[in-house]
Amino acid sequence: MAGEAQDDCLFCKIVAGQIPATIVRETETTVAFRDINPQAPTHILVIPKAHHQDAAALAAEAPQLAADVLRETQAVADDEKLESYRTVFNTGSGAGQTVWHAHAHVLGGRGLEWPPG
Ligand code: D5M
Repeated sequence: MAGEAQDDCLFCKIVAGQIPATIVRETETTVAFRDINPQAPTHILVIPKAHHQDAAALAAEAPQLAADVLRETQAVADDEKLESYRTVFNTGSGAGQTVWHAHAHVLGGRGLEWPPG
């Protein structure tokens, strides 16, 4: 069922504390932690605690939770003192999604080119 923890999901395991992560923020509904393979001086992932497979599913199944995730991306940027930053949701393998639990990348701390690769 939508939102239920999945046994084989890496990010559900981080939420459950079964896999270590460098957690920088936590709310009742979200967790933010440093990306294991940072692409910028600040590279933090904001995830809903509940399992939704990607951003589109999250928005459709739990719109309030999607808003919580977006609010937390700004909170992360504030904590990291980022004046400019980029929020990325990779959706689908062709766009580079590798973990099937919705997550926002928050990237900043260097100049970011457009368009992205
Ligand atoms: O982004 C998935 C991201 O998840 C990718 O940037 C690496 C990151 N990742 C994978 N495993 C971990 C752990 N264990 N801790 C922190 N970050 C992790 P995607 O958009 O799906 O490619």
